[in-house]
Amino acid sequence: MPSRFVQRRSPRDTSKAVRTTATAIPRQLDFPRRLMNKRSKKTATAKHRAPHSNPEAADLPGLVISNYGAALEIEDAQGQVHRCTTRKKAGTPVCGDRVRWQATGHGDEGVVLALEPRASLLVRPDARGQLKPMAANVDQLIIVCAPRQRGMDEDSPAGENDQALDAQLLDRYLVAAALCRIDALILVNKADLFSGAGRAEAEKLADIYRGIGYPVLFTAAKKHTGLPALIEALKNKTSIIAGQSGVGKSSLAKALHPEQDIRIGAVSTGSGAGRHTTTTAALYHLPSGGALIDSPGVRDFKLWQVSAAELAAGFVEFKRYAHQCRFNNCIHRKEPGCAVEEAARRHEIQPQRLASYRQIAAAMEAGTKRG
Ligand SMILES: Nc1nc2c(ncn2[C@@H]2O[C@H](COP(=O)(O)OP(=O)(O)OP(=O)(O)O)[C@@H](O)[C@H]2O)c(=O)[nH]1
Ligand SMILES: [Mg+2]
Ligand SMILES: [Zn+2]
Repeated sequence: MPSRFVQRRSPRDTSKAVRTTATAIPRQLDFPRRLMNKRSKKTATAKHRAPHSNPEAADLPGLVISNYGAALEIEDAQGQVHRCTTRKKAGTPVCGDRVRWQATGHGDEGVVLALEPRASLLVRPDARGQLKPMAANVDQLIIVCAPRQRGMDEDSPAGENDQALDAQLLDRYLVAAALCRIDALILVNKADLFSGAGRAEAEKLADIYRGIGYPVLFTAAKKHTGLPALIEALKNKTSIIAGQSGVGKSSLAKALHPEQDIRIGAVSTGSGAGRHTTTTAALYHLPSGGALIDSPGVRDFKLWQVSAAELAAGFVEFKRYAHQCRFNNCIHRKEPGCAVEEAARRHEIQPQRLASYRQIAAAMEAGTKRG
């Protein structure tokens, strides 16, 4: 940890903290930067050309519109799609990456030679906790959630006890977006499945997140309702839709782009959880403007290991109060004189957000001790 971040003062010292506000999130971008720079420093010049590339062929700009392991689909400047392999030196291109590529002369096949610098990179940990790039150059993360379904009949209304939103899962996604410096939008899909009480509950939660500054939209992809506001929110940017399997991410993509061949799954497991219909991220240019990346669903979204300070920085509404905490390295867990806790007591910060932060922090700490 950088020394500037542990200017611990004694509990008896009540003088004002000397803060270095610019370092409030010191290592915040460490991991994406590392991955963001994990690309070929070499440009696609003849000198660095891969052995199988064609020295006669021109290097062309391209956009990765899907990646399945090493197999990429690259869209050229004319909108034509080429199936490409990647030269090792080009790093790991993912959906949304800008690349230099070359035709191999076999049909519409090609080879990616180099990765252009990334403006942003969304990452997620794999099963072993290793950070994997998910999508590049994304402006906005659309976190999709839906009322949980019970049993086989997905058209039956959700019961009164069905949680509209898993708020803590939402918080983990919001932290991930903040750490990757990507805007976030919360989308509650399958709004047609709400019972009256469930809808009221969801609206209440939506207001909490709107109060923090996150846009929250309600849609029913299957019924094509709530789409105009989403279309508006997608214009002129690249967005990625993420969320648990079966919440309707692909259905949303399909509703926004009916011409496109997008696979939609059926929720038929007893748990009501989806079955991972989408297996690889894919980028679609929307007729209404903007690009949308459909991503494979997850069973559970876990954050990667970050420091408590980084985690706290992902709870953006804490920031206003954090500099008033008695200790300038306060992590708002149980320190005396914690201004974040006081704000939560006054309901200026939603107590459930502080509780959520503390639970995630505790889980992370337990993970560190174990591992
Ligand atoms: N009732 C209702 N069902 C929906 C809605 N949107 C999607 N569904 C259904 O939910 C199921 C899963 O939809 P998908 O779009 O494949 O879900 P997904 O999030 O892409 O799932 P993965 O690709 O596995 O991550 C399908 O049976 C859809 O018809 C909706 O607004 N209302
Ligand atoms: Mg899908
Ligand atoms: Zn504090």
